[in-house]
Amino acid sequence: MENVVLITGATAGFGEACAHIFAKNGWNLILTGRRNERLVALKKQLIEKHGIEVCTLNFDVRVEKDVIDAIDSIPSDFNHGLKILINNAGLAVGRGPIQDGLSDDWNRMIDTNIKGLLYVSKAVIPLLIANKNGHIFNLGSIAGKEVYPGGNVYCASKHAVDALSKAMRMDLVEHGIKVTNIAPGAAETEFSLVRFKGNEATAQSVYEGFDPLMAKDIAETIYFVATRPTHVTINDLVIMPTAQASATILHKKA
Ligand code: NDP
Ligand code: 8X3
Repeated sequence: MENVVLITGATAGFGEACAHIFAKNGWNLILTGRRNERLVALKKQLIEKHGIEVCTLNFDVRVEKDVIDAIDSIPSDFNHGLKILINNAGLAVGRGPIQDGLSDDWNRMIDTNIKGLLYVSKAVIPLLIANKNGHIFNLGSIAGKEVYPGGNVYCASKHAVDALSKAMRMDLVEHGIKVTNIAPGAAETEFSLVRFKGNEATAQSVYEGFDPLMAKDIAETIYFVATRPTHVTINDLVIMPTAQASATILHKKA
């Protein structure tokens, strides 16, 4: 099997949008996430629509043993064609002053955004090296470039992703593996619903008064970067809604 992409967090948002655009262009997919019913439905839809092959892996990126077992279980024909890893699974939990922060929220962000990304990368990189071909995308954030009030631990976790992207690029250059850090600003997905623990009104208010990025905008960008010639790498991309000038400056209509 040729041209396989592994996408973590494919049950919503950027990951799901990446699954659609890669499938539309004939790529075969390994899709992961915790909500298995969504993975199963997406697999069925993409196979029917695009006639591609799809392997789903249902695991929590925070549990290292489950990550290792899941990657070990990938059928060998998918393994042989694996060229791209999109480290997308991630989240923010809560937003507020550090002195009011909850350690459970901090652990969820650090365990998912940093340790989960590391566990998946460690398990998948040997496959990319063996295939003598590879491209890793890490979903960082504008929160990995700047900090903002109340963003403390989420920003720290995305600064770690930014650092890991640079470090991976150095460690993997001799294997010809590209590493791209993608750093979006405000994008309307399930992100804010998760961050505000299911509070729909608060989540919705984040995107009011301006045109936010949509998941498709990020997926199209990733697909463009993934399809540059072999000798060209785009290392780092900050992608903002036009109405956003920095992490803290958003021009909202009155
Ligand atoms: P969504 O909430 O829409 O999607 C997040 C995805 O991550 C889901 O598929 C979810 O799957 C998966 N995920 C979360 N936790 C885990 C876990 N422990 N194990 C496995 N999968 C997990 O958010 P986005 O699409 O917006 O976010 C994707 C990435 O982009 C994140 O890393 C986020 O930090 C980053 N980002 C988002 C921005 C935004 O404004 N939306 C801007 C900049 C960066 P499931 O729940 O089924 O496990
Ligand atoms: C998500 C964007 O600005 O809410 O990473 O941190 S922001």
